[in-house]
Amino acid sequence: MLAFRLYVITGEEFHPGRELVAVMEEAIVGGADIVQLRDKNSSKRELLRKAQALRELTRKHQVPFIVNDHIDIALAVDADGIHLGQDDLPLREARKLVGNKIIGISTHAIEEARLAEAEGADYIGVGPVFPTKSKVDVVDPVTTDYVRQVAAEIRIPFVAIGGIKLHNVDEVLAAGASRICAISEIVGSANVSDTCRELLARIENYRGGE
Ligand code: TZP
Ligand code: MG
Repeated sequence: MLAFRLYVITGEEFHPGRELVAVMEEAIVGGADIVQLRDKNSSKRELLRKAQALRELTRKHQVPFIVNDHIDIALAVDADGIHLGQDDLPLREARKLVGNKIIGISTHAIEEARLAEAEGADYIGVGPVFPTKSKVDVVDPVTTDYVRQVAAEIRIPFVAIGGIKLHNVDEVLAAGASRICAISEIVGSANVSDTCRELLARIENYRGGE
């Protein structure tokens, strides 16, 4: 079973002037235990370089490395997995390409969650729970109601995402999430490690370290 609590996704627009690998290393040092490269702007070559650098970093710290959208890049750098949205390559086809690597699927409604589980996703994303500026063309917030629904019904790991901050993370945990993902709150913070430590402490406190 995939074991993680605090999932950090890259968002370079939130740390201008600070280097990608340095910021992600601070997140890992603070306790982020899975890392995703998400980059909608770079060229393929640039993306490959970032993926190689993050692969090296995540190997050093022994945390899983996931690539968003780009199966070819994930395979090229031997990432641990890929993350796909509802408009990306369908899970069944992706599975043929990546074999037993981790496949995560973004979901916004219980039907999508059920399908992802039935088709063999390793985890699902559940969100955006709250409004977020980190994703363009984002769907309306699914609210903590959807988190509650997934917690009650879905048996594979799920991670709540979207607008999650220190000030609202407890609501998400109260709705049944035990894994949290954030971009801006983590990588945009003045002290990335401390923010991760604090988020992780909330997760662990809430669940009594289960
Ligand atoms: N998918 C759903 S919401 C989101 C993604 C990639 C963005 C989350 O970013 P933030 O800054 O934590 O709201
Ligand atoms: Mg995608």
